[in-house]
Amino acid sequence: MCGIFGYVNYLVEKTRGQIVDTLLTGLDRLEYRGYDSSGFAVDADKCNKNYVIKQVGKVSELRKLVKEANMDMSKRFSTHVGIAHNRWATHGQPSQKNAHPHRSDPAAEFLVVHNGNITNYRELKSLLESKGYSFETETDTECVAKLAKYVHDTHQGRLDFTELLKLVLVEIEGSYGILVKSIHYPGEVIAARNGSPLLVGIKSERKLKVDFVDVEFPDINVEAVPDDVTAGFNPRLSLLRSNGLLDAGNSLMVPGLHNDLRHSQSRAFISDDGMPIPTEFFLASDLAAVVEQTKKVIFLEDDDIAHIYDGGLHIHRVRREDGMSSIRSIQTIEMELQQIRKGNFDHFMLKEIFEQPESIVNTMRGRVNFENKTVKLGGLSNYISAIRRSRRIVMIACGTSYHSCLATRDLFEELTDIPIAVEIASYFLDRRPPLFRDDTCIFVSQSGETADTILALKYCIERGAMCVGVVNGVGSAISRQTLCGVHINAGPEIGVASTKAYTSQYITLVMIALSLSEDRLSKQARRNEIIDGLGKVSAQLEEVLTLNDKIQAVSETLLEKPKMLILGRGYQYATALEGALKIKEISYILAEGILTGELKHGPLALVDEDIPIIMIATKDKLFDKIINGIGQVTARSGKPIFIASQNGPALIEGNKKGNGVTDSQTDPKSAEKSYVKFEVPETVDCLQGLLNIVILQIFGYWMAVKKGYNPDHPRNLAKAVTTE
Ligand code: UD2
Ligand code: GLU
Repeated sequence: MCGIFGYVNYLVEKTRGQIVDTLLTGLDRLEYRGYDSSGFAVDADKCNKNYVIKQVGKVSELRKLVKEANMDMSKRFSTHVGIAHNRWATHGQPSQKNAHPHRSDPAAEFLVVHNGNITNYRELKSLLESKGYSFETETDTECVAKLAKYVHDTHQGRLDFTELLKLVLVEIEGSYGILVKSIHYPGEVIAARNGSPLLVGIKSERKLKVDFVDVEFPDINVEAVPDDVTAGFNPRLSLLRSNGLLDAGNSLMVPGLHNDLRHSQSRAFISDDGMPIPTEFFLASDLAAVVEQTKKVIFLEDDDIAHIYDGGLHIHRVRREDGMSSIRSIQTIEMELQQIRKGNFDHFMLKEIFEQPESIVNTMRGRVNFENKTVKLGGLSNYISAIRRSRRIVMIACGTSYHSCLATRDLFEELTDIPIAVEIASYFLDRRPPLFRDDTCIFVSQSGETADTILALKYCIERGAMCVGVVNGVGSAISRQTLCGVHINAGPEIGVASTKAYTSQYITLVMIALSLSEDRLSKQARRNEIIDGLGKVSAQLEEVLTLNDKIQAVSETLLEKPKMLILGRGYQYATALEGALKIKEISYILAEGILTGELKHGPLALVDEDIPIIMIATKDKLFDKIINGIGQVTARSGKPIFIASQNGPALIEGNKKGNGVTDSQTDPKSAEKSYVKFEVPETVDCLQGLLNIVILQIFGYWMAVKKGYNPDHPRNLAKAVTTE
C-alpha cells in the first residue's frame, strides 16, 4: 500500500506544465512512505488520448522521463483530471511495466491507480481473458481497468461514471484506494476506497456554501439494478453532446453548468446564483500530499465512491446502511506538512510501531481463513509437501529477522516434528556447515537485499537445498533468487530499527508452520487455537499500544543507566533478545537479552539493586520456572520491571516465615505493588511474543528520544545492510 495522488482543476486554467508539476509534487510529498516506482496520466493533445509516464525508482527518475517525453507543457486546460501513483509492489516486481497507472486497453480508455491488494484478481483476470482481454502486467490493479472497460462496453457506453464504477467495485474483493480516469468521461474522476485511505482536498477562491457534502444513496441497491435502468443511456454525455459541449472524441469543450444532470445537488459547490464555483480538487491517500495546497479536506470512508465532475464532488454509496452518516464534513486541517508526514508521530519508528495492528492484518489478509481455520500461502502451495518431506529446516537471517526465526522455532518443532536449525547468516557463512539436498532453508529479511543472507542463499542453492524466502520487498534479490516464498506485506518500513517487519515476519513464520502441519490430525486442536489467537491479536496489539504513556514515564527514570538486562525464557527468549537489540541500537545502552534459565550460570553476578532489569513474565507453561527466576533476581536485591499477563497470577512470593507460611505483611499481591508492571492481554503462548515485544519497542523508542537521539537514524547503521 503506498501513495495515490490526483489533481482536478475545474474552470481554473492551468498549463500542462503546471498540472504535471502539481502531480509530481504530490508524489514527492508521498515519498516518505517508501516506494519502488511511480507514474502519472494526463490528457494528451489529441482528444481521446492520454500521456501515461511511468518509471522505476525515485520520483526524480520520473521527472527525468517527463523532460524526455516531449510534451507541450504550455498547452492550457480550463478543466482537467490528472492521476498519479507511488507504488509499493504487492503483485509482480517493481518495473516500469508494473508501475501505475494501468490501462484497460492499448487506447487507454480507462486508467487506474490503486493502493492495496485485490485478492480475487486471478478469478477476475481469467474471466476477462475468456472475454478476449489480454493482460500486459503482473499486477492485480490491471483487472480493475479492464473490468471497467468490459462493463462499459457491455452497457454500450450508456452508464454514467458512478454507475459504471459501482458495477465494477461490487466485483472486487480485498483492499483498495483507487482513482479512475477515462476518455469516455472527460473532466471526471472516480475515487473509491475500501481498506486503503483516500481523501479529497478542496481549494476554491470563493467560500463554499456549506461545509459538508451529502452522501447520495441509491433508490435501489446496485445488485438489484436491472439492465433497463442502467443500460438506458448516459444522460449527461448525450446532453453535453446535443448542446455541442463535447467534441467528437468526448472531450469537454466548455465545462460546467450541468447541475440539472446530477444525481442530486452538490450543495457546497454551487454559488448563490446557481453557477458552479471554479475549484481545484486534490485526491490523495495521505494528507501530506494535500496540506500545502489546501487545508479543506474530506476524508472518504470505506465503500464511498466519490465522483468529481462539473466542479462538484458527489459521494455515493452502493447501499444505505443503518447508522451511516448522510454527510461527509469538509474539515479544516490545522497541521503543517512537517507534522503530517509522519502522521501525528515525531518519528517513523513510532509511526511504524503504531501501524502494527494494521500491518499484521495485511500480512494475514487473504491467507488465513478464520472461519474454516485454514491457512493458504499462495507462494508455497506447490511446495508445501516437498517442504514437509525435508530432513531438516534451516532458518537463516540476521538481526531482527533472526529473532523472528528464534521466536517461532519452538512452534515449527512442535507442529512439524522436523528438526529445526536457526542460523545467523554471517556465522553460517563463516562455518560453511554441511547442507543436503533434502534440507529446506528459509531466508528471512525485511528488505530482501541483506548481503549476508543473500550470500548464505547462494551457498544453499549451490548445495541443492530447497530455498524459501520470507521478505517484505517484492522483486528483491531474495524474493527473486529463492525457489518460492512468502511476502510479508507489511508495507514500507522506513525507521532503521525494524518494528512492524518483525511482527509481520513472526506471523508469516507462524502461518508457514500452520501450513506445514495442515495434514496432521493430531495437531488440529492446537492449530485451531493458534488461528483463533491470530484472529484476535490485532485488537490485543491496539490494547498494548495504550501503555505508551506509562512506558514513556518509566523510561524517564532509567536514562542515566548505562546498562540493562532483559530476561525471558521459552517463547520469550526471542522477545528478550529482540527487545535488547531495539534498546541498544537506538538508545546506545548496553542492553543484554538473557535466557532466564541461564541466570545462575553467570549473569546473576550482574544483578544488584542498581541495574535495570526487565523480566518477561507473561503466563505460559514455563510460569513456575519464571517465578523461580524472579525469586533469584529479587533475592539479590534486583528490582525488575515486569511484562506480565493482565490479571495474571502473583509474580512475587511473599516473605516466608521459617515454617514456610507466608507473612501476612508481605503477601505476594502487596509485595508486588512496589514493582513496575506492564500488563498485556493474554494470547496463545506461541503468539504472546507479538504483544510483549511492542512494550520493548516503545521502551527503546522513548529511551532514545529522551536521551536526545534520533531513533530513525541510529549512528553507524543503515536500513538495508547490503554489505557483508
Ligand atoms: C500473490 C500476490 C498477492 C495476492 C495473492 C492472491 C504477488 C507478489 N503477490 O500473493 O498480492 O494477489 O497472490 O492470491 O504478486 N516468492 C519467492 N520468494 C520470496 C517471496 C515470494 O519466490 O521470498 C514467490 C512466491 O513463491 C510466489 C510469489 O513470489 O510465487 C508471490 O509471493 P506472495 O507471498 O506474494 O504470494 P501470494 O500468493 O500470497
Ligand atoms: N497491488 C498493487 C500493485 O502491486 C498496488 C500496490 C500499492 O499499493 O502500491 O501494483
